[in-house]
Amino acid sequence: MKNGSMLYPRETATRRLKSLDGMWDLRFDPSSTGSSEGWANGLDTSITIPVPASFQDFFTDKDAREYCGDLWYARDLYIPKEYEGLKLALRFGAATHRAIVYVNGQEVFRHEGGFLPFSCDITEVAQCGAENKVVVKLNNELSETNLPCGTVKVLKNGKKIAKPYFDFYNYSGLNRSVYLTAIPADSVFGYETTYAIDGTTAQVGYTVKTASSAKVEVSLFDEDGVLAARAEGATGTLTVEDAKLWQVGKGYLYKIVIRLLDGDTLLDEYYDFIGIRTVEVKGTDILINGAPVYLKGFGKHEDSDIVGRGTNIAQTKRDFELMKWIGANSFRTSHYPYSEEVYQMADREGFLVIDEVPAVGMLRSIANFLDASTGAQTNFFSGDHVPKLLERHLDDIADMIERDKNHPCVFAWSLLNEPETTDESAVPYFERVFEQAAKLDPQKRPRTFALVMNSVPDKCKCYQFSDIIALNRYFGWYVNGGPEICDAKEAFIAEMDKWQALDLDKPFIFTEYGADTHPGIHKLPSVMWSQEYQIEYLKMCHEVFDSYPFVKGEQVWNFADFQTTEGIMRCDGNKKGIFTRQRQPKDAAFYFKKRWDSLPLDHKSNK
Ligand code: CKX
Repeated sequence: MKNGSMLYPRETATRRLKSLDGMWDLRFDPSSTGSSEGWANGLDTSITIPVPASFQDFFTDKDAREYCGDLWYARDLYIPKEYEGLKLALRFGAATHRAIVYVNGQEVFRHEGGFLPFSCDITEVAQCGAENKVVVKLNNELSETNLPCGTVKVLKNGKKIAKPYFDFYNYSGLNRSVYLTAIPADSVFGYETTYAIDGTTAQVGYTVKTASSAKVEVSLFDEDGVLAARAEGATGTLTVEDAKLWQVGKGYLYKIVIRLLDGDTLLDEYYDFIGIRTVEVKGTDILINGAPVYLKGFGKHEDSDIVGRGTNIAQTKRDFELMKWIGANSFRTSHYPYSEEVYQMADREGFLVIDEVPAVGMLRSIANFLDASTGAQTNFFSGDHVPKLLERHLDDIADMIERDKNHPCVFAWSLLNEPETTDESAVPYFERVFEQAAKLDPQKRPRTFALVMNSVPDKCKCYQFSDIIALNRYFGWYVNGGPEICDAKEAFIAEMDKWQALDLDKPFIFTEYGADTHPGIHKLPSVMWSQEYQIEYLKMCHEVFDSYPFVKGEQVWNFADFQTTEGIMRCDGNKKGIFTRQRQPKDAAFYFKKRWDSLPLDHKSNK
């Protein structure tokens, strides 16, 4: 894998880890002269910046907040003498959107894409027992050949600004943790598991990828630390008697310990946590461990005050507490793979996650939310940018699956959000994208993509690729809002009747529906943007969902208010949150709690 091992960095008997989180130097490079001026050797600057975090919301001047172009991060790194002889690498959880990494002035790695990790080998250039200089040249420009898609506008004063084709702020920087990892040359590179459950016995199939021909030993321990199964060999099966299954709302985890041995000598050891469970789509049912589930939850964002899209485990903890309180059981990582810590929490708490690759903005429009709902046609999937974009997309799918394939919480892959599907040119593109996920996922999870408003039965050329049909629908908001809500309901039912007539025998879920709501506005009778209208709108949607037996889930847009690009349609961000950006409930949260507490897990099942 060209981005190095995707394993989550851990310290074990054989592995060492040093966090590089903290304050880094930062320098903007608007004229892109940093490389020729030797910034790769270090930055002459007085600006410092915390990592992990997006750089934007620390600053009080607009030029810094809206900065678009090259920007450099640097810090010193002391590498202990004891690390000598180990394979040294820098591991970035994410660098948004593209990065060139230098160590002691030498380029060691280039990476495209801002939401997935990469590890760069620095063994040859690093000095142990000495101070080293780590420099990262980032670039946060958007384009049509990288994910997510967008463009850059150059203002009359020469400054560049990001113009996303998507509806979230272009938060960038070193958004996730950075580590120095020191591991043995003979080491575990990756692993994967599959599950078959027969009565109380589970067969856990595994494959371990190593950079060594040493003996592989795999052990599984239950939550009490008791050995549940052990096997030898790079590929094999662990038989677990009285297996405790990972369940929705009850995430039982086994610790998997992988050891590489030369005789009795331990060469490498890695551990992780897995959950024994099966996932299947059968007819219109989504089955976990053979039992039908109805999804209740959210489309989310990684978005918080001050740190932007930076990893914020404190806020993530609050999010999980709120999701449990409200009776949710699932969420989608809209519109990009989240920090690894989010999936670890979902594994523990028993949440079902639809893991989404950052393929968003695949409609050439900077007001996509309006254009997409009203049927704009931009022929996005024909044009010279497509081959390069597809290559990036396939790479990101590969990296996302490699990183997340062992999380029990991940039950489905979302391969695109709201792409333009109304033109035949989308079809061969979708074919490649869906093939890629099927080929790489050892657990063959269901694949889906979120269909935008104008991807309707008689216009959409691509819904047949999805194992689960996921609809983003805004009847009563972007179309027929306010007093026209009765027409919205009629139009919604008319579309659902068309889907029903196709008799696809697949589950449908709503991955988005929502109404912008200002927490300070109360109105009787309701008007759009008021707390009352949000509830009125949601009730209408739920009446529609409840009348179609093949609808097997509802993930409202959005869990919380989030930041977007400025514009006349956005009031300091998108306000469709059921919670505010500060994670306090709007009135709709209490409405949802009542509804979701009353819906059983197997709501509308065919069993
Ligand atoms: N869906 C009609 C994608 C999300 C947006 C959401 C919205 C749109 C709606 C498209 O990223 O935030 O406009 O609220």
